[in-house]
Amino acid sequence: MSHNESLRKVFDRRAFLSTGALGLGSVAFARSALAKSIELPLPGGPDRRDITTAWPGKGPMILQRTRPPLLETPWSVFDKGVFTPVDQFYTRWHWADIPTHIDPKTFTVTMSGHVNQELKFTVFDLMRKFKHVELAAVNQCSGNSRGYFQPRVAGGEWSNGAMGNARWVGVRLKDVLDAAGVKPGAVQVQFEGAERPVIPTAPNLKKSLAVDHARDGEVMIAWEINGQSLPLINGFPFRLIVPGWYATYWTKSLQHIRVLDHEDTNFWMHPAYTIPDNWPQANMTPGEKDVKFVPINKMVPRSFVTNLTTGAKVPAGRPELVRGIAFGGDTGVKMVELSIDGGKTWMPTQLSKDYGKYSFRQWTTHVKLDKGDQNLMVRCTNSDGLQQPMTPNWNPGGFMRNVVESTTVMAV
Ligand SMILES: Nc1nc2c(c(=O)[nH]1)N[C@H]1C(S)=C(S)[C@@H](COP(=O)(O)O)O[C@H]1N2
Ligand SMILES: [Mo]
Repeated sequence: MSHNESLRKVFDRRAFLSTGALGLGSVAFARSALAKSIELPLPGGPDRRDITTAWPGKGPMILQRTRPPLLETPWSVFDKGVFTPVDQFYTRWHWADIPTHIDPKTFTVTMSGHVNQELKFTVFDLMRKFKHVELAAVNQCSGNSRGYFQPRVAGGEWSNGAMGNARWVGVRLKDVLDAAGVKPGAVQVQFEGAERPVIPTAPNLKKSLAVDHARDGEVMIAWEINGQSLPLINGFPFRLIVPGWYATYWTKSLQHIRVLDHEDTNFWMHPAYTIPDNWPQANMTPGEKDVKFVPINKMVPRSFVTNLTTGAKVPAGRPELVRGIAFGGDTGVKMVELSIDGGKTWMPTQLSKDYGKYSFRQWTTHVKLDKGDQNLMVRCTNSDGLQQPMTPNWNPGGFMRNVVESTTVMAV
C-alpha cells in the first residue's frame, strides 16, 4: 500500500462521511427497527437473538446490547471466507458515550509520559511519517463464547461470533515510540481511546502492554481494515492491533499513548479483565478461594465447523463435506483434526491457504456418517504444540473459552 493510496482513502470526503461519523438518527432506531430474530440456543437461554440491520455501516448483526453497542457476527458469515466482512465485523464498547463524530482533520494522537520528547500526531502525520505495514490477525473479545460458560457468569452472553479476522494496515507502534524516545526505566505503555465514561468519575478504559511487547515490531497502529478505513464503530481513525492477544488491548479511536515508569494498576488492568494465573487453562472451580488472577493476555487455539450447525440434517452413508476455521492463538495453526467418535480417534483435515500466523485458517475434510445424531468434534493444535482440551475451562469473567467444540448434526 503506497502512502498516497492510504492517505487518499482517509481523506476521501465520502470516506469521512461513512466512517468518521455515526448516523445517530439510525442508532436511535436500532431497537425498533429489528428485522427478525435467529435461533441461537445458549445453556440457560435465551434460545433466540434479535437481528438488527439498523446500525450505520453494518449489515445484519446479532444485537446483544444497544447502548453501548454490542453487536455479534452471525455464525454463517464465518463460512464465507477467512476474512470477516467489515459490515459484519462484531463490535463491543464499554461506555455508552462512544464517539459519534471524529474529524480526521483535527483529531490528534498524543504520546506522553516517560519519553524524551512528548509528541502530538495529526492523522496525516501518523500516516506520512512512518513505514506502512500490513498484517492479517484475528481480533477476538476476551469474553467471546461467554454464553457457553456453565455455571453461567455475568457479562455479554456472546455466542462464538465476538471475533473477526482482517488484514490491518498501519504503522508499527515501535516506530512511533522510537520517535518520542522511550526513556530507560519505562515499564509499560498505556493506551486510551477517544470515548469518555457516562459518569465523569467512572474510570475510562485504559489498557497497557509491557514496553518490550509494545516495541516488538508487530503491535501496530492501524487505520485500515480489509482494504477500507476503519468504521467509527470499529475505531476510526486509528486502533491498536495486538496480534495474538485478546481484543481488550486493541484500543479503538486511539487518542493517548502514555509510557509509564511503573506497572499500570488501573481498574481495567486489574481486577477487570483478569484470568486465573494458569495460562493456557485460565481455569478454576466455581467458588474456589485464593486464586491468583493476572491480566488476560495471549489467545489460545480454537477451531470451529462453519458449514454445518447443530441440528443440521446431512445425508448418511456417503462422504459429506465438513469445513471450518481455526486459529492458533498467539501463533500459527499446525493441524486441525476431526473426531466423530467422541474424541477416541481423530482424522486429519486439509488446511487451506496460510495468511500468516495470526490469521484464521480454513480447513476442510469429508466424513461418512452413520444414521442418527452425530457429534462432530474439531481440535486445533498450534505451532507451539498447544492443543485444545476436551473439557471446558471456567472462570468468573467468562474469559478465554478454551475447549474442543462440538457440532451435533442429524445424519438421515
Ligand atoms: N476505545 C475503546 N477501545 C476498545 C474498547 C472500548 O470499549 N473502547 N473495547 C475493547 C474490547 S473489550 C473489544 S472486544 C474490542 C472490540 O473491537 P471491535 O468493536 O472493533 O470488534 O475493542 C476493544 N477496544
Ligand atoms: Mo472484549
